[in-house]
Amino acid sequence: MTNTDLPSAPQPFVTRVDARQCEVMVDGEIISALLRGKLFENLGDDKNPVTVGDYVEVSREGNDWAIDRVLERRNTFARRVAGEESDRRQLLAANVDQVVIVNSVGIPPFSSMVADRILVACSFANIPTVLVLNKADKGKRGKMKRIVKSYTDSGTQMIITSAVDGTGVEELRDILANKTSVLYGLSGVGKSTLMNRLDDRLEIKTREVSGSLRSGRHTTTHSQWYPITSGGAVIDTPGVRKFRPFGIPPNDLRIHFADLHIFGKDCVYDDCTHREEPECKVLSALQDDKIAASRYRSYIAILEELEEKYGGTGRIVEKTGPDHKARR
Ligand SMILES: Nc1nc2c(ncn2[C@@H]2O[C@H](COP(=O)(O)OP(=O)(O)OP(=O)(O)O)[C@@H](O)[C@H]2O)c(=O)[nH]1
Ligand SMILES: [Mg+2]
Ligand SMILES: [Zn+2]
Repeated sequence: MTNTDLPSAPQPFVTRVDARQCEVMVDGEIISALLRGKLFENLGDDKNPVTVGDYVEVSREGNDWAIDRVLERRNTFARRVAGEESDRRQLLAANVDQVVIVNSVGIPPFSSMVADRILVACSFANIPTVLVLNKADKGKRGKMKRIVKSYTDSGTQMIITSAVDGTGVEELRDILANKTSVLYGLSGVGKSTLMNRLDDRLEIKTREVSGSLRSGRHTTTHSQWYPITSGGAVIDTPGVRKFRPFGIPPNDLRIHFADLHIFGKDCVYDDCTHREEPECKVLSALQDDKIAASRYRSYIAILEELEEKYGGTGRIVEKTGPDHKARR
């Protein structure tokens, strides 16, 4: 990569984070910088003080650079810290225009549960999303059609790609142009291969998936920002194992499932959780095949997880007779 490829940002920003060391773009050059100890004070709910995409203030002593301060973020793409009982937030990227959720329709198989969890977190963070179905060369047509259909009512933008035969790569390039995007998804779905296909100068390391485990090998181990030739930049990330949304009040979850909410807003109870309440419009839409069963399953699984973490939704379970609409 030559310096002329790098956009001149008015403010230094973080392009890579490893443990205590970061890379920062300063005046068109990438430098290594340490994190000042004070950044680890007053972290609040956050596990990490700095993430890729953060605008920062830096200082220099001789050849040593340090990050002194993180500037206010426009948005944060985050999840609940994995494998921990406490409820902390892990920042995955900041100040991004969109999250591109990369899925495979080959091996590893498509996981609606993982895609839905990431979609919900982005909706909560108010970050636009695109759902990519990669490995189309290995996907079965019928299966791909079913997946697309299950998302059309939620308004999710979808594209079908193959990093091997080039299907959809131009469309993806257009979607990424002049924006800062995060590629995110399970290990082995082809995030880094798609990046290399978009720009063959990148030469990011990729590795074949494990056939027996039907999963990736966690080849990418850190998040990194790359400028792309169509303008804009893409952040390649390590494959996710388990994604749990952070901080969503259980009561609010339903508004982040747009396809369920189309029906749910007409439920008898304003705070209907769409589980067993009488006259629930989501349950009847589900029965009439107007909502994808996989989407409903994701909603329930995430709702239960959020309730366990943040307390119940205080839902009303008894039907109170003819005047129950008065609760509205
Ligand atoms: N058949 C097929 N294979 C693909 C496609 N895209 C990627 N692969 C292969 O899938 C394997 C995993 O690709 P990677 O790009 O390393 O996957 P990743 O999502 O970056 O994985 P992590 O870095 O572990 O998160 C490699 O062997 C790629 O060649 C595709 O569209 N079709
Ligand atoms: Mg990778
Ligand atoms: Zn309902």
